[in-house]
Amino acid sequence: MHQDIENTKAASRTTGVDSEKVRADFPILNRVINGHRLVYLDNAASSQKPTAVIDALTRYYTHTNANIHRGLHTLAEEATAAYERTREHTARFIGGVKQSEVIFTNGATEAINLVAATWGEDNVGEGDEILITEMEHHANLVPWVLLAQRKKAILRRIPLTSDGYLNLPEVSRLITDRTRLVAFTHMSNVLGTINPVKQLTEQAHLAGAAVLVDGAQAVPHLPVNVVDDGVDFYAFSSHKMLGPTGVGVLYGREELLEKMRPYNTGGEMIREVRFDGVTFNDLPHKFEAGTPNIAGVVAFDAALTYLENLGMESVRQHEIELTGYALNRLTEIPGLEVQGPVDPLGRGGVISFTDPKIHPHDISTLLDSRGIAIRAGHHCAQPLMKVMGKVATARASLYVYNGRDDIDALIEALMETRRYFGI
Ligand code: 7TS
Repeated sequence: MHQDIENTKAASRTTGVDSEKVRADFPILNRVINGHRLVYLDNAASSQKPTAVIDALTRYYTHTNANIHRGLHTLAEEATAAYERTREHTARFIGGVKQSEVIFTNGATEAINLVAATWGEDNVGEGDEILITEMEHHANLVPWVLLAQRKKAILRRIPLTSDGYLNLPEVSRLITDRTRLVAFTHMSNVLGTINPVKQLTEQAHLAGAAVLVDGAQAVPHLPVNVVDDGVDFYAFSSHKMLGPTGVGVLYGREELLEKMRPYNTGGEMIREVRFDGVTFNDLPHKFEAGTPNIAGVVAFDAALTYLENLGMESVRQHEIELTGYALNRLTEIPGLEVQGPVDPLGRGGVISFTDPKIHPHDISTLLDSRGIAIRAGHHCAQPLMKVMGKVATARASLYVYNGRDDIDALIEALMETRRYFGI
């Protein structure tokens, strides 16, 4: 028995993170789903929350709740200080940017839409070009498709190689003197591919184009330094990195943000309002109209602290090891096709796969009957599915509380699924 416990522990530990220990901080992972221990492998959609984050939300509503930036009473001042502390923490977390460069939104999607509706509206004109990639999530695709339509601009895309990387030699041909923006994902939510942000940014800047990076899948899993990478805009979501839903971040270089028109208008984003005109507030408040998700932002601070305590280098190391283990074990299943790079160093722990004989939705449903949560579908990346020649994939995505035992449970259940279908 003792030996068994020791084996389980060893099975969940990598040199990066002791996932067994981490698991104890996530109460939801004690749930039993359909008679089985919950094995949560849908982290690319949304991560689970540690007690520290859940407690921070409760504490905020129990002790502090008030509106921010306007009250002169104690609660309002405490709430404002807590909200602004998270801004300061976020600024440090992504490489030490200015607090004025961190704008809270309701998610990565809104952060990207903000840039399209403000910077995009004023800087992209007829005949200009926007360069994206074939591996974009709809959040970093639809705003540019629509902007291009509105402006009669041209949307170009960086193609993929057969092994799931961006075809980088093509980039120098695709960036032209008409390119106004290069917008790409830091990590693919389907293939797991990690893109070379610094290299692409340098190429874009040489041609005078701005750069927006969709970091929704990267910030939760890798050390990210937007200053070092030199990007102009960087978007991500709290809920994929242990924090609450309804909170996102847009980092923007101050010089650009200063020149941009506001996105939403109303309270908080103004300095002076007259019946015949308006002057806008300073950054970052110019972009935060109305009452934001104060509780969510305040509790996001606890998520940042949790990840910092683990160490983002360790989080990355854990996922390299666990992804390598998962990719290896998936080869045991006959006929299974795994998408994306085979080298764990070139990718994150988002693993899409298809079985030629079983629909991804059936795989997902049967895995759920064994307590295993994955996602099946097009993962909000329909153009990528077309490039891949698939209608849908099954996708297991890893995080800090996943261990080898979770991968073993996945493999065993996939074997069982094949037996169920008589394959
Ligand atoms: N960008 C990428 C790369 C994403 O993976 C997602 C969400 C978003 C943007 C949008 O983030 P949101 O927080 O604004 O919704 N991705 C997924 C997914 O892969 N499965 O569910 C949501």
